[in-house]
Amino acid sequence: MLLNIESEIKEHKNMRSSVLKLLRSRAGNYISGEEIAKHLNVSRTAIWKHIRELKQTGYEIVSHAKRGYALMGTPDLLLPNEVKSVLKSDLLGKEVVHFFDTDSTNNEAKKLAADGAVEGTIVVSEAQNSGRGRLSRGFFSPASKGIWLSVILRPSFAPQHASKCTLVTAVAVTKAIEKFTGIRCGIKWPNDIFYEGKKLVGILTEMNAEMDAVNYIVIGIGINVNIAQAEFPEELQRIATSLQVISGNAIERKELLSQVLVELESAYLEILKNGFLHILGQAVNVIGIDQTFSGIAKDIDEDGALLVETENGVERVLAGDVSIRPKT
Ligand code: BT5
Repeated sequence: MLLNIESEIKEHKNMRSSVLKLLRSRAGNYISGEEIAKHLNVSRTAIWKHIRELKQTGYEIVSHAKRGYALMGTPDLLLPNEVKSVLKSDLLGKEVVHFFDTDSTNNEAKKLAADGAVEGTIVVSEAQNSGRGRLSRGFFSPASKGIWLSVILRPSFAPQHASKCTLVTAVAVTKAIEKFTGIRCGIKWPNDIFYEGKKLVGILTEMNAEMDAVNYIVIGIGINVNIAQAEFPEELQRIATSLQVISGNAIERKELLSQVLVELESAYLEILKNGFLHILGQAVNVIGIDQTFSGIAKDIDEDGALLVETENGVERVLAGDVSIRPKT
């Protein structure tokens, strides 16, 4: 019985996606109810119901008695249909799970992964009411103002490499932000992206593994996108910023998300093929409190220090005391 209801809901959602796809293919122009109904082999009344639901979700659809329906605008929400309409990656975003509000996308992703979700499944939520940082610190995640994202991976590499995914992700997100907005950020080892001393992105990698095999890794990424400075709570005023604050413009979240997935996917595939060294083998500028130097990021040791090869030998870069700026 439950299965029947679930498959009916799925079918209903698929049909709604198909209606939306047809409307999108004629964006701004009319398509008749009859034509949609014929295409999808359902009644015009069924189409009308789907259109009504789409409007309720925030799609701007105009109806004309004779000409039919036209899609005039889409909501600023990271709905699966919206994300998929701009997706450029193959593996990441294969499945998109969307919430309007949840405690934490990492918690949702871990539940889905434990239930067998496929690699590449992503979880996004408009808001998180208990967004998490490391060591049970909180992460401020207001509705539709950021990208609160978790990615499920099932890598073949050994569990001890998992923590390196945080830096790899930081490099990928930094690249995506620069490509999409032109903004050049720095990485604060090991898991933050900063702009002029203020935090823009936080990353939280979590893993479930056996002794020698990873069951799944969840990479949580929080990007402050369209948060005005005054909207940050008091305690974050001096330490946090957003892309909108930096650039002065509102940023299209779904397009940035799509770029993040492209960069992360290409880094991940590279790791699976050639290991971490290639990805780590990037030129970096290390900007410390009392010293600044350039070198090649070589590896991460057991203590979690980044090993940077410089002209004067290998320097150990410890968490907290440096920013890294990948050379582009
Ligand atoms: C992090 O921890 O920065 C990791 C944040 C990961 C968030 C993502 S969102 C999607 C996924 N789902 C989750 O539940 N989490 C992940 P940490 O380095 O421990 O930094 C936490 C500290 O950053 C807090 O104690 C605040 O000082 C500061 N902070 C909180 N919210 C912030 C925000 N929106 N922007 C900048 N800084 C913030």
